[in-house]
Amino acid sequence: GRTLRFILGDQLTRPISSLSDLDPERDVVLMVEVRDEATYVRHHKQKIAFLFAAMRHFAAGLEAEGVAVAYVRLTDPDNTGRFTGELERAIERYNPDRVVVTEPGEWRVLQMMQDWRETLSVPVDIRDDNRFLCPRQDFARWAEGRHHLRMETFYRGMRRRTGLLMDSGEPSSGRWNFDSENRKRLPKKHRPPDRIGFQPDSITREVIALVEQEFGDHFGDLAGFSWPVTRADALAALQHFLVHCLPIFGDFQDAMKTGAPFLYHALLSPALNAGLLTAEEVCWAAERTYRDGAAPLHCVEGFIRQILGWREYVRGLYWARMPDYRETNALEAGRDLPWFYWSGETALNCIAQVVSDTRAHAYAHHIQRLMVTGNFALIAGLDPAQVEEWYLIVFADAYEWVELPNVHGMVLWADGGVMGSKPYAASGAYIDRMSDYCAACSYDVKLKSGPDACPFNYLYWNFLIENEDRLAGNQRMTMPYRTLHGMADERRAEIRRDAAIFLASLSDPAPGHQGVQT
Ligand code: FAD
Ligand code: DLZ
Ligand code: SF4
Repeated sequence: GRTLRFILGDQLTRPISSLSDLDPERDVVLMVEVRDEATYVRHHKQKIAFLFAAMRHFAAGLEAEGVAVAYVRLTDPDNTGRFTGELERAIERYNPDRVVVTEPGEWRVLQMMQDWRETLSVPVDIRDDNRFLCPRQDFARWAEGRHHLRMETFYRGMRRRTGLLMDSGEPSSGRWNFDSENRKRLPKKHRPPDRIGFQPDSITREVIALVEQEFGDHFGDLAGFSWPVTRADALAALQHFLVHCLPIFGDFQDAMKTGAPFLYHALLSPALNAGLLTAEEVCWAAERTYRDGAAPLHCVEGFIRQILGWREYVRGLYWARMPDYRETNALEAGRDLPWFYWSGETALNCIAQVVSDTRAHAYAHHIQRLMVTGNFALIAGLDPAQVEEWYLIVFADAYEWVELPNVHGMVLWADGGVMGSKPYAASGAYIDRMSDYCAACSYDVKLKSGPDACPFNYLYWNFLIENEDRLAGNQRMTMPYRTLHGMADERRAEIRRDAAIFLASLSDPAPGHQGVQT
């Protein structure tokens, strides 16, 4: 009989499990552009354009192989706007014996798939996602009964399991970790390499026009769209990275520069997460660069750690801990997300720069996400749910499986320490050390109090004061709490006062905006 194979927008991988036994003579592959997926959060325009363009190119590739593809466009008159509605329509039209899918990247969609098993007239086969190096079940087994899930332990297991950067059972050159060599400042005149951008072809241009027309009021610009939307282009992006960026990647991994969010970063996360590249091939390609002597170990290890370690780890953690994971709020944070996360209109220059990069590219690199917008959200006590929605919206690589652990766990410590042993709170000094943002800021990063002081400075101490009951007992927080406890009462009062004035100003209604998100 005929099988209907449903491929979601982030499942654009030819060897994916749902296509493994494809019979091109009889089967139909279903792909759907649906309004629900574009608006359940109001994604950045480039994220929608990226996925629709990648979906259309992927469908064209299957058709070129002779596979029958039922492709539903957003503007098709009968489009129901929902995964379930489109699957039901396709079943009526093609009358398959069964439906085959690969498990999705979000809990929300897995619930839908499980409902399909109850409600559809044909059996539904939900297959494991074979694009990850650590199967969900293996992670779940490791995570069982543990409260703390430490990345480093997991990562070493993955190095052993895959043999990446291993020599006769030992880590290459005897060390697992080169983090300490990956924290250099960018020299003032340093010019990062030019990156290859991918000129939109006619298919992508059509999608960009569609997104402008249908989602014109979503956050973000489309003008600079240059993501790779085909596997061939994604492979070219990977190659460019390996040659021009990986040999320096580690050195400046944490550096931030005005108007230059890309630096030596891979820019591969949208392609990886949508399936245009696999984690496995990217890791082995990086390892080959090291074996060939074209990139040093500390850079290659730093890069492989991000994918083999962090990426696999957050995915495992997400599925092992959902749906409860999202509900915790260990620091009881509840302040509304300030308007400037959308507008960028703030005197905090670091935030203004990161929001501006994000609007232009649907991208900011890891340290911008972690130590600027993330750190501010943590020390200002912003509501986890609102912060998580922002991160899910604004980045082209965002899906809940990867966004949620990073934001809820790593940044906000809302999971109470499942992911990180202590909150990553930092004062302005960190941003000043790693970026050129402070020099152009109207606040003074060297001042600790008063209206001209960098707000990160007093918000940091205010955060420690507010969370004293929850954090003072944490071993890794001993140092900062010792300093806090040595402070005079007047100094504490000054911190409280500066913070209260600043935090109150966050809820001032933004001039000219009536709470509409653009
Ligand atoms: P590089 O810095 O060059 O790293 C290479 C690859 O490693 C990335 O492509 C990515 O696949 C992987 N990687 C690196 N760090 C992580 C991490 N912490 N978790 C998972 N994978 C990682 N990444 C997403 O893909 N989607 C998200 O929604 C997302 N949200 C984040 C939110 C916050 C608050 C933080 C701190 C990080 C988030 N990350 C997310 C991780 C990381 O910032 C991005 O993967 C990275 O910036 C992507 O750019 P790149 O390809 O240039 O990465
Ligand atoms: C993010 C997204 C968007 C914007 N649009 C679609 C779409 O129209 N069709 C589709 O199949 N997938 C889309 N996606 C990706 C899905 O949201 C994603 O597959 C789920 O969140 C599961 O990870
Ligand atoms: Fe950000 Fe403070 Fe530096 Fe201004 S001085 S850029 S607010 S860290």
